[in-house]
Amino acid sequence: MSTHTHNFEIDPKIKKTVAGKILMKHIVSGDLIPGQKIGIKIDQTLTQDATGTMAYLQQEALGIHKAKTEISVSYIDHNTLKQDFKNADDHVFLQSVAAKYGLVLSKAGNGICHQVHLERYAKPGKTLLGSDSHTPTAGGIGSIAIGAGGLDVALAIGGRAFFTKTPEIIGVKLTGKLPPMVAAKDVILEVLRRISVKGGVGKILEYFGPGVKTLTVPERATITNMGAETGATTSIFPSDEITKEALKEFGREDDWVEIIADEDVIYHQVIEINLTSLVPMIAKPHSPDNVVAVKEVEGIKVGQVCIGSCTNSSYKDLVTAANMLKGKRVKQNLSLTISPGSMSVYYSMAESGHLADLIGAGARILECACGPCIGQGQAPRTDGVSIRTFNRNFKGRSGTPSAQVYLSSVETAVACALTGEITDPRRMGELSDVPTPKNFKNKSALIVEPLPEEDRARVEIVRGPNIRPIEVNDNLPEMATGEVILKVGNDITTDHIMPAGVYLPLRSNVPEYSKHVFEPVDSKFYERAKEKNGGFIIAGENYGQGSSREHAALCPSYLKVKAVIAKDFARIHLANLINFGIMPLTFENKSDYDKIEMGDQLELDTKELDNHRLMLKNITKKTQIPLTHSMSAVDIETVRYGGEIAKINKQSKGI
Ligand code: MIC
Ligand code: SF4
Repeated sequence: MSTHTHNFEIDPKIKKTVAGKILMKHIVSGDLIPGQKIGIKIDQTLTQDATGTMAYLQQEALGIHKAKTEISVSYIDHNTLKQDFKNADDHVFLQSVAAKYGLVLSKAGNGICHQVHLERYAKPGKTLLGSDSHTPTAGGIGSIAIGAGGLDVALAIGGRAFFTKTPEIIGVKLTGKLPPMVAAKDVILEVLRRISVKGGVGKILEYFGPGVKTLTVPERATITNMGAETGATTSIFPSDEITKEALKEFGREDDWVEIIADEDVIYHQVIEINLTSLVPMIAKPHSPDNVVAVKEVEGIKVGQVCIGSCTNSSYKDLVTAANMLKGKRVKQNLSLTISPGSMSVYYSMAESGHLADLIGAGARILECACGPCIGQGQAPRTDGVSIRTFNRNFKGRSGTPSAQVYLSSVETAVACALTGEITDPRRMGELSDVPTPKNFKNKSALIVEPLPEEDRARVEIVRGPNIRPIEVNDNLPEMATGEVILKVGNDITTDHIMPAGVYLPLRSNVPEYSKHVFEPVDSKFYERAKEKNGGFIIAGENYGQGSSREHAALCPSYLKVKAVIAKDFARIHLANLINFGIMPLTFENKSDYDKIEMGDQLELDTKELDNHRLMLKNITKKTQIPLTHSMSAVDIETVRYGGEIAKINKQSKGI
C-alpha cells in the first residue's frame, strides 16, 4: 500500500476498519502493523491554556513561527478563574501567540475545548492532535483524534508528523437500543467496568454494529471522550447518516464524508454490549473503572451534584437535565452546578427556554469551562459525597482529599439532585427521552480568527512575570547513579505526580510548579529530590495514567529524576518522559519490583540502552536487576540529549 510519498505494509484486519482507513491516508513513516512505530500527518491541532502556554513556549524554543496545519486552535477553558495576575497574564500571552502564529483563539468563556472543537471544527476523516487526554472526543464525529504532550503538539503545529505505535483495533459491537434513562455514559462506564483503566493501552476502541445508528453524535462523543480513561490511543465511531445530521445541525454539512468499516471487518478483539439490557452505572471513588450498577449504591446521601465537563455538557445533555428538572426543585442542603460545554450550548439553551427550567429548579449555572472538573471551584465539603457527570474521580482532584466523588450520567446526576441521595434515574419516569429541540446555533462571539499573514510580523508576544523561559537539559550521563527517591504502587495518575487544582496557575513557571511534584503522595518529595540532586523513581503498573500534562515529566526532569523504573506505563506519559529526557524503564521480571526500596543506591550504565536490556545495579542490596524498555533508536537519542528540545537545540548548533 502507499500514499503519495510513503510505501507501507498494512495488517489485513486494520485495513478494513474505520480507524485504518483514516490512518492509511495519513501515514508518512513505518508500517500499519500492530506494535510498529508509525508517523502520521496531523491535519488539526488543539491546545488548552493549562497545557498550551508551555506548548507555545516550547514552540518558540523550537523556532516554529507558523502553523502549517489545516487548522490549529488555542482554547482557554481550564484556568478561567483569575484570582491574581497569573492566569490573566497567560491569557494575554496565548492571545498574542495566536495572533503571531496564525492560530484560532477560543477565548475564556467560549467553552471546553473538546465540546467546542466537536461543534465547530472536528471533521470525519481528519487527524487531530491535542494537548489534552480527552482529545478523542472528536472520534465521535469520525476523526482520528489523539491526546499528546504539548511538545508533540507544538511539533505538529510546525508540520512534523506524530509518532506512535500502531495500535490493535478493538471492535466494540453495540446491539439493541438504550432503554429510557440509560445513557451513553452508561455504555462507557460499562466498557471501563469490563476492561479497566489500562485495558485500552496500545489499542483503538472502534464502535460498530446495529446499535451505533441509535446513538447521536453527542452521545458518541461522550463515549469516545471517556475512552481516554481506558488508556486507549483513541476511540472512534464511523461517519454515517447520523454524523451528517449532526454536522447539519452544527451548520457545516459540507464537512461530511462517509467512512464506514468494510462489511467483512475482523477486529483484533471484540467486546459486545447489548444496549437494551444496559442499566444505569456509576463509578465509585476513586477510580473511573470502579464501576457498579447505580442500584448497588442507592441511598447514599449526596451533598453536591455537578453536571458538565467535556464528557457530558452538550446541548442534548443539558436539555435532558432541563426536561428532568422542569417544575421541580433540587433538594435542600444540596448544591447542583451546571457548566455548559460551550457558549453555543448556553445560547441555545437560553433561546429555547430550557435555561429557565434549570435556573427555576435551583441549579447554579457556572461558566462554560472545565471548572469543578479540574478543581477550579466547587470543592466538596470534608468527606462530602459529590456526584459528577465528569470522567475522572481520582482522590483529591476535586480539591478536597477526603471527598467521595462518583461519576455518572446526567440522568443519574439529576435523579440524585432531586432526591438528595444516590438514586437510580429509572425511578424518575421517562422524561429524559423527550427529543432534543433542533435549535442549536453555533455562535462565534468569543472566537478570534487568525490574523492575516501580512499583519502577523508586527505582533509582540506579551509575557507576564510568571511566564518563565524553557531551560535546556544537560546530556544524560553514561553512568547514571543515584538514590531511589520514591517508590509508588499501581495506577499512579499524573494528578498524583503533578497536582492541578489550586496549582494550575503555576503551569508556566516550572521552578515554582516543581515544588509540588508528588505532593498528594509524599509531601517531602520536593525537599528530598533537591537534597539528593534527583535520582530514581520505582513504580508499579500503568504509571502516569490520566492527564496528558507534560509537567508530570517536565518538573521531575527539572528536579533531575533520571529514570522511572515501572512495571508498565501509560501511553502519553511514556512519550512525555522521553520528550523531557527521563528514561522510562521496565522490569524484565515484574516481581523484581519488590527487590528495590526507598533510599537504595542504584547504578545504571546508559550505554546498554542500545541493547534494549540493561543491568541495574542495586549497590545497597548488592543485587543486579534486568530491565528493558520500549524506546526506538530515535527515542534513545532523544533521552541521551536530555530531551527533545535539548536535542533539536544542540543538533542545530552542531553540538
Ligand atoms: C484533565 O482532565 O486532567 C486535564 C486537566 O484536562 C488534562 C490536561 C491538563 O493537565 O492540563 C488532560 O486531560 O490531559
Ligand atoms: Fe477539562 Fe475536565 Fe475535560 Fe479535562 S476532563 S478537558 S479538565 S472538562
